[in-house]
Amino acid sequence: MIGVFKRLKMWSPRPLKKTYDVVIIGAGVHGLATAYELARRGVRNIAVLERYYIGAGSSGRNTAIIRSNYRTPEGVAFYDQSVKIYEKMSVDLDMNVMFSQRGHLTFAHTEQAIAGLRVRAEINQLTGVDSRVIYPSEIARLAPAVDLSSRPRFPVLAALYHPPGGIIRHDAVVWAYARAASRLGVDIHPFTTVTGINHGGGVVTGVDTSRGAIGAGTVVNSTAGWASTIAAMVGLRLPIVSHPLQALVTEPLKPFLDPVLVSATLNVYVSQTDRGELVIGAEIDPYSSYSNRSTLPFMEASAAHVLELLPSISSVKVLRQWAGVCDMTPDYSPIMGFVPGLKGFVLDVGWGTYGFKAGPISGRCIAELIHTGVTPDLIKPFSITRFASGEMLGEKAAAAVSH
Ligand code: PYC
Repeated sequence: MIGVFKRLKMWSPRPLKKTYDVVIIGAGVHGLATAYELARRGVRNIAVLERYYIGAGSSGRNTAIIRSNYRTPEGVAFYDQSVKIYEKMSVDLDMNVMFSQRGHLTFAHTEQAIAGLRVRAEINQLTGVDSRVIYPSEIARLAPAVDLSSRPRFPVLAALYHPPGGIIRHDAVVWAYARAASRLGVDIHPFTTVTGINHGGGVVTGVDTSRGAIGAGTVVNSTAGWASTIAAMVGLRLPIVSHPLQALVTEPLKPFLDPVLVSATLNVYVSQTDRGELVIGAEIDPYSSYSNRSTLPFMEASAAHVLELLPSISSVKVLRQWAGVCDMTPDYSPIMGFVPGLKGFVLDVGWGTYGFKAGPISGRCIAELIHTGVTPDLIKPFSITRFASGEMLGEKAAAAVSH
């Protein structure tokens, strides 16, 4: 029997080649999904470069909420396709990614907010996405722990109920894509920092890295938090401001909270993981920074806000808190596609607080764009050219806990 239990590697370390057809910067869910989808299309000679370990950036720092109840028709259609890929991912990638579609509730505490949620519900329904406005009797049935009395300063009046929404095991998603891509021959190189991008005459020719220069026909910027610094390497100034986003997790409790709860008015959201912990977060910090440090004011404010919704958790202990960096665009929508005047450079950036949920469909569309040279209809509205043409997407009302 000796040897039977040989340790199976999730992905294979391979030597760094001198040239690749496609170099993807960033081994998070976006970069790995793009590599996997390219390899599925038969593209070979792909490298994914990562400054730290696989999934070290925003893919390992997000709060793993999956949903498609956005505000713009373009956003709803796009995120809906991602939810559909997530629904089949455990089977397709042969790894349990623990996608738990437990429903998602966005609360309204004012009449004006109810009107806003109604608009979202209608846009969702017109795009075939399951969302509707519900009122306290139904909220009580779905989430009995929520305080629906008139005690809170901002009582809950209604909610946008999005049954397909839920949570997932984010590191399993990253590992599943890394393993699947590696099995299809993709080279994944952690601890390989891109220090420059070689280009001239409007054409990208490769990258400089901490391990030497690499030639490449196509270079993809799939970074989150560092999108602007990578784009600056080709002289491109992105309409992005980077902000910290913080979250915390409590000790595990017996399961008592099914849906994900979000309140823009209270600047808080909360979900209960399959391990029983409560994951609690808020909107981006209101200053720009590349800091990954978490703060006491965030914990104090979030604790106070979540107790407005769930007063019964007042003695629950916080285990840890963390922060990530979010690349925010002016319209709270991402930037995907080619860059006019710069052949071979592809953007998959500006993922703000919504990147993890979009990884699978973004990877699929970016792979199609690289393979065919044609921008898929689904991502045409997210082109960088919209900032010049003024065709902004205005997704702020539905992004994380924004309002
Ligand atoms: O888009 O659901 C979301 C979200 C929650 C926290 C950050 N983003």
